[in-house]
Amino acid sequence: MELVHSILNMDRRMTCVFGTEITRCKHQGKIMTSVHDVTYHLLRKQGVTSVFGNPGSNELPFLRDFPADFRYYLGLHEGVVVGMADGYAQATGKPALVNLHSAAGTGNGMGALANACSAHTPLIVTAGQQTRVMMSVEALLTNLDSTQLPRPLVKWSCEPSTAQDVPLAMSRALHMAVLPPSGPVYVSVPYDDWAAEADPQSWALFERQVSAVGSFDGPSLSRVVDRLNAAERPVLVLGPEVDACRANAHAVRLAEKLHAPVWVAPSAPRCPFSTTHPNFRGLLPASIKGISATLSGHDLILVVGAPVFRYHQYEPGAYLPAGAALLAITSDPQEAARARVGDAIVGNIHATLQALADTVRQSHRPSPTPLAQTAPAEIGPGLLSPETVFNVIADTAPRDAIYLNESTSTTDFLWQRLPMQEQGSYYFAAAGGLGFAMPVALGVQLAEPSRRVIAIVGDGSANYSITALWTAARYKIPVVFLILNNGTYGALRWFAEVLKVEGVPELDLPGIDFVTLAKGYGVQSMRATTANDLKQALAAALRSQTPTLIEVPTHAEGF
Ligand SMILES: Cc1ncc(C[n+]2csc(CCOP(=O)(O)OP(=O)(O)O)c2C)c(N)n1
Ligand SMILES: [Mg+2]
Repeated sequence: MELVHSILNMDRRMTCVFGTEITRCKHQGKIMTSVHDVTYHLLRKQGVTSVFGNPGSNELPFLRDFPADFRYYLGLHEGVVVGMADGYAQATGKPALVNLHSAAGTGNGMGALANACSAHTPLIVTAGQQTRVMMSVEALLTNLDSTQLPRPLVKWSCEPSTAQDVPLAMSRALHMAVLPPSGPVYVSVPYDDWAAEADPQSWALFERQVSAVGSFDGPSLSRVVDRLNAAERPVLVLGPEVDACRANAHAVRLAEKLHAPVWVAPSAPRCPFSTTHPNFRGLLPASIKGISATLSGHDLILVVGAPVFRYHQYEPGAYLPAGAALLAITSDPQEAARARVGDAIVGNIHATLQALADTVRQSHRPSPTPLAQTAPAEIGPGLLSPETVFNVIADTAPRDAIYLNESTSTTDFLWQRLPMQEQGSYYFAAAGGLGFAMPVALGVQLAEPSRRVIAIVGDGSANYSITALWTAARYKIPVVFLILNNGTYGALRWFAEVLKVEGVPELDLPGIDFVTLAKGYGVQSMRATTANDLKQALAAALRSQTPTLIEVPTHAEGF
């Protein structure tokens, strides 16, 4: 009687606080609220009502009676599912829910999970587990050692020990994903748990707010401000976290007060600073030697929202230019601790940048002069050059367009030629895992329906997540997919030269017809072979309410 009373109380609270009907059913004469319904209500209350998934039998009980106020986005491969959720979470700045099929589905999603992990994307990845009584005999579809499987790409993973712990595990996952440093988490749920009776006190989870604060105290702010004020030639290096926590305007104020040039941190997964701002210098190279050479002459390097540094190609050298000190601010203790040089502060990027921009003294040294305009690319006969493609995009796309970059050998041209002025204008695979741009573009476009998303993808990269085209068509997500088809893994040709490696087999990919592939998945498509064709096709695609793929045969850069 007491139990029934408290459940009724819970129901009353749920209904009056959230105004949403929770299913109650009678089981052996008792009124029962299921783990399933409590979990959906928790998700609803925490604002997570989009589910990105690809189901199997273990997941069907979770998807039963899918609530009308939730939306399910089906990806045909788990790389697409995780990528879509990654884009959605990055662009909204809120956690996204992924539902994968046991171990195999998790495995298929792990390449995309590597990117999400490096990007600090708050993802709650759930996977269906076998029913509890069959797990110990390792029945088909048992996720063996489920909590180990996604490590080290998740911050936390769990398989609740009882069905009644599922809502608590989901609540913990939601908070863990968002707490700094944010990142993916994993919950494996035996499928019989969803129908079990929930703990009547689960309602207490719905209201919980868990937050982190982390700005300077007075003395620590003064120490940093004094160093910045005393520097004669300071430089800012801004990373993805500045864009992720929407601190772009504070970064601009700080750069303008310091009259400091601004570089974007190497291997940039996001664009933290307007590329048309007079203080903008460009994308730092990704080698030890290259970074030192580029930053030489500065006496203080302030890195905000990036590791020190995200190197790629190995070119040994001094970690810092002669005479330079370095100070880094990050939300990630691991990033702070593992740097080889400089001091680091762990804190909230938005709050710390704001405090610095408010407090630092206005400099009277000369302001950096704007970069010279890049020369228009020459248009000769034959295949289009990547430079021409970027010039056409820059001329045609709206000012607030969002770019996904997975055209690996042309990244420098992109940064030189595409104006990216607004917050959230650029995404790139943070762990370098291909198969990123096409699905992430879908998630970003769902999150940003009033902006246009253009995914610039190489012919090699496009094949890793090509089934994203079906999802784009299915939900009419109007992404423009621009495939730069140079017939080769261009970046690997470049890397083979860097590594002085000869005789590598099979770096070319002749004979892929993306126009036909797109049609097969239900996406309108065309091939553009001249600058004029491309301009017309892109303008039409940007007017369309449905997705479009444009294949542009291009010449391979420098090979
Ligand atoms: C999942 C994954 N597999 C392989 C690679 C290695 N890789 C890096 S760049 C690249 C070539 C990409 O070619 P394409 O998309 O055609 O761009 P291009 O370099 O020609 O501009 C490959 C295979 C990777 N980064 N990620
Ligand atoms: Mg290529």
